[in-house]
Amino acid sequence: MNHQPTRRETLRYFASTAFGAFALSGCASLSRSPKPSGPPNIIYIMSDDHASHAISAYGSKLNQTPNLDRLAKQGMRFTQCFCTNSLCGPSRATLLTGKYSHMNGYTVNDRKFDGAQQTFPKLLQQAGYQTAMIGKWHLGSTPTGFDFFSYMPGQGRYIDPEFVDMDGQKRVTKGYITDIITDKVINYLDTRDKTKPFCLLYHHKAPHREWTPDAKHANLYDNIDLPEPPTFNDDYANRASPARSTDMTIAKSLTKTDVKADPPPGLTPEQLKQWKYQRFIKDYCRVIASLDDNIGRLLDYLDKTGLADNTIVIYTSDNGFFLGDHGWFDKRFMYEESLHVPFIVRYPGHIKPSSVTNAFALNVDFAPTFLDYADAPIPKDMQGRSLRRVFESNNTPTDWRKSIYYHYYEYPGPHKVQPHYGVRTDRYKLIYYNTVNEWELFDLQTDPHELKSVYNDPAYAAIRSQLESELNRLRTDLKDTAP
Ligand SMILES: [Ca+2]
Repeated sequence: MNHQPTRRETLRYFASTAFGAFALSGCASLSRSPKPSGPPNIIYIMSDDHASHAISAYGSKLNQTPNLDRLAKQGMRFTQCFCTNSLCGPSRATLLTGKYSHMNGYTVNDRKFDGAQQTFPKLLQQAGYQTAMIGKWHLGSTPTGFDFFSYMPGQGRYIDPEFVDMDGQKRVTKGYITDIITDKVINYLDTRDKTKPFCLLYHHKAPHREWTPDAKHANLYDNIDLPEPPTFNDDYANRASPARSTDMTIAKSLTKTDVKADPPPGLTPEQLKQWKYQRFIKDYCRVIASLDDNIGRLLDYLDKTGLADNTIVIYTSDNGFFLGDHGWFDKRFMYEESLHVPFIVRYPGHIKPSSVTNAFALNVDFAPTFLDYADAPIPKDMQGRSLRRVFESNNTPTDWRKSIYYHYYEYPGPHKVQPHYGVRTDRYKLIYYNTVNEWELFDLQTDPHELKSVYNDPAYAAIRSQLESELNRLRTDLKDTAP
């Protein structure tokens, strides 16, 4: 399953598709100017905790994100991109290594990432790229494999953040973090070695807790209420016990730092929960408004400098997020809102504008994808596969994966979500909570909100058995031997 297509196979596949034939025959309507030759630049934009259902290109009912929509309009949007362990640090370690948490050693937050191991930035350097990382790092150790970095220690602060620079010194920059990270990115692009292709990781803190907006967006949504999600009052019946025992509810787990005010007196518990949700979700969307503005600023810069033509631009998030869904904030669970990540990619002349794919993509795929585009060998021990064939065709390749594996470890952590692992197909999801020995099975077609486990329903016995086999197969293939 880890067969990586050669360049020739990729080209053959590309040519066999209607779009490919069209593109290879001249690509007239996609070209704006003669294409620069040589490997593409790569700008990988990753935010922190940005759920795809807070992006208008993904049908958000909450907010507008015109610049992310612009990227989607110029490129391809993935509807089924997933993280493999929905947590900040583990997701970043997976990005760098192309490996699941159990293989790269970074299973839970607040460890030190082993930067001596193989990572894609090091391999890109060997392939002649210059590499840079700007913004949130959150891996405990000093970045390796980068020709340039400037990162915030730990989580970073929204206001007047501190950065660690190449000389190891910490420096405070006055201002708002999302603006500052983007300033640093543009400064890097201006001053980089222009004789080499580059790969830039542009990593935002936004919209991570505690969702502090900038002054420009602080009053957005002041006079309206944002809608509550359909599962806002989930009672966690008909499921395994872990959903009932978390510490991440809107009703009880949001702190005064999160909601930034005292509630009005005399509210009923139901009204208090609604008040807290409005405080949280408005700040979350305000922080995203600044994020979207700044991504627009970068896209404008790429247009103005002509870099847009030979640069792959990706937007994604390290993990999904519950936006009041199931009565929660935060992530961790294998449930849809946390498992899904946005993934939008633009590469003019190579990826069809306004295209949408339902192919399953995983964050283990990102490293192999970058290496594929750099024409660098993809190491056999990377566990993902290059997405290039998906990017450059209109159809999911026939040999593409039909299921995905997920494994979450951190407990109790700040939110008391029990460890679990599982498998998801296009229609079903099987989850095993290994520490409490409980299972859940969801039929996403009849129960898209995952409110009723059918694990013990005799009607699903055959499906359950198939999914158990598939889960075992994935665990064996991926060498996950944890209990
Ligand atoms: Ca995160």
